[in-house]
Amino acid sequence: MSSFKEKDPEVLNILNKELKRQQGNLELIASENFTDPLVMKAQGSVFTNKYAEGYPYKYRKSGELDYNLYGRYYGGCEFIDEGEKLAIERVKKLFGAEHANVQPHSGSQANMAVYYTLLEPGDLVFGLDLSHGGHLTHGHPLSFSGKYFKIFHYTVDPKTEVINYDQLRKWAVEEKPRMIIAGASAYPRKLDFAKFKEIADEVGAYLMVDMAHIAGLIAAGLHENPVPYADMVTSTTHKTLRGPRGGFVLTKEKYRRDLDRVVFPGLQGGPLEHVILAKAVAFKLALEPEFKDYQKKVVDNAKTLAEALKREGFRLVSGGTDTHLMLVDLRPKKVTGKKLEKALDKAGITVNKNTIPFDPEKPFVTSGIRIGTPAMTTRGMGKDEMVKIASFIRRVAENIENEDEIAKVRDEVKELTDQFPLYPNVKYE
Ligand code: DSN
Repeated sequence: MSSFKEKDPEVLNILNKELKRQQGNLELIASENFTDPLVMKAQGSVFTNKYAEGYPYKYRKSGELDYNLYGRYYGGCEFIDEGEKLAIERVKKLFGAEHANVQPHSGSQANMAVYYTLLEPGDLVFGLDLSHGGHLTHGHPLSFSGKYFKIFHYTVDPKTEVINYDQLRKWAVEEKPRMIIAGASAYPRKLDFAKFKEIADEVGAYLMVDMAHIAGLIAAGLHENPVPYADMVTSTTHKTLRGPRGGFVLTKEKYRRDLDRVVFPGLQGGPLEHVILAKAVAFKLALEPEFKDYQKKVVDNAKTLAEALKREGFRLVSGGTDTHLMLVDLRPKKVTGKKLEKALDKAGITVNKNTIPFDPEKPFVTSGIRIGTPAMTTRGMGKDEMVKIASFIRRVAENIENEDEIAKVRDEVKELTDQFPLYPNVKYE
């Protein structure tokens, strides 16, 4: 086998720089995590070489799904089939689902698959407003969702900054959506899936749950499972679930054939079987008892960090968090999300600027940042480290133009990350 050093020193250099960045920085982006080296091994395996359009099963005329029938359009898929079957069966077990499609390349494609399975273009969809914590694929005008479907964006309550289910019900009764989406990418509180289902049933709408952010918490029993309530549940695999970068859809038997047809050949061609194999590894790890302990620490760390940030003079949207993430209102510190994100980057602390509900600033500026604890918890950090991180963030926010203070924080960040080694055995050569 040839080495990068010999054949491609430029790529080697880039890889090593990124490895060093991940090792030496505090990763606080709520949607990121550090996956297991075994997941990376599966993803970098010979499975990358195989085309496998189709599925590891076929439907009989009766509608029955049969793993004994060859469902691929190419030969040589017998071991690929074993890998994909493992991923399907493991994720079904993890969430108690009747059917799983593990082929979507991403969360956005998983969401697209649901729209195209359940709806007709032009149907009305309810999604949480992006600036209130939703997602681009929940109806942003530049996304397929906003272009091809009518969208009603519900918002959080201006006082409590959480979803007001009575108000949501009123809007749904007035507007009569064909589908309601529950799910968010920047919402720090639990979602009440039973309430969503009640409202969807009352107005005759489908219920889709996008659990991408909280899938790990759900797998560990720390957040209610949407599977019993929703017609379709979508997720990514790389956030709290700590797998490879990818997506999947869970659904009921009655929709499975239609969903499968939409994913392939409707939206995608050859599935990324190396990623699917890595998903299988991640689902196995998520079924282990240690995964529950990990998720519990993620939530505990988020609570500790949220309280510490409040003590440091920040305001938290909705007053705190029940999950792995929090939204920090920076206005008490008179700094924007854009400025703080940049300054924190210099200090080796990675966050993203984020709108807060009813944000007076533009989405590229914002009054907030979003912070999550999954990645730092994977590194082994706990309560003491969360308190330190809150103080680092306060020092940078209050010294936004002070390069010396930011450099001091940078040194302390390095000291901290050195105590929690990341990927010590990963070497690129
Ligand atoms: N980009 C993801 C996030 O950061 O939440 C959502 O797709």
